[in-house]
Amino acid sequence: MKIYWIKAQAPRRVLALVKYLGIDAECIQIDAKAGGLKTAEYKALNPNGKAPTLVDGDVVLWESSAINAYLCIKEGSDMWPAHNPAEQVEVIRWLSWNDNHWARAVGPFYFEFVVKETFNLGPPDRSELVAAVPELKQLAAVLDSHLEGRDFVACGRLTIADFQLAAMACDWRRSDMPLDDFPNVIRWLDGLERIAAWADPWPVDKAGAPGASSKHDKLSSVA
Ligand SMILES: N[C@@H](CCC(=O)N[C@@H](CS)C(=O)NCC(=O)O)C(=O)O
Repeated sequence: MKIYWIKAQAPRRVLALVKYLGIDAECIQIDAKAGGLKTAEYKALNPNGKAPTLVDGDVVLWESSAINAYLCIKEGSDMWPAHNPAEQVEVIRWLSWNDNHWARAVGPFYFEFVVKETFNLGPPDRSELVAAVPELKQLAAVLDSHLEGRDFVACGRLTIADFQLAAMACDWRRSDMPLDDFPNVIRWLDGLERIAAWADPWPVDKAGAPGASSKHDKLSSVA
């Protein structure tokens, strides 16, 4: 099994799951700055020219949530509740809420502070974020209220929905996201950081250098 990745939030969801479940996958880092996502060879796998992409025999899959569901089914993990339709509906609700609302609200903050630094796009421009504050606060209130008395967003346990929703929000302190008034969101995000595979999902090559193409080490989870 091969997983193509770059150091960014969507691949992070998949790499964290790979590490958490101890999946034996070849994780291949693409050099996005050198145009590696836009080559004909890569776009034959993922016509969007984005990461992550999974190749498992004849299966070629893109979209992190679909890849994560696939990996859970293959590994027999209930982080995607393959055998429980009611729980599937619950997880899909949060995946959908993330992709349609939450990710769009946290995205501008993540872009200004994390993406710009990663890709050398210049310093963050806080003026770009002023208009984004009300929507983020409105959605954070929804999530905060849902997380009252809960440690995870769905099914009373860690699921792929947590990795989906936390992928950008985990950088909230670094990104100036106005989440201070949402203690349940902060508690949930801090709780995820105590999962080793989530806190550091990035593959390491045999020489110990981060980011090189590598056979992923099997790692135990702490949750
Ligand atoms: N919805 C997709 C998002 C894929 C995506 O946008 N990946 C970004 C990194 S987070 C990417 O490859 N960006 C590089 C580019 O667009 O050139 C998923 O969940 O997999």
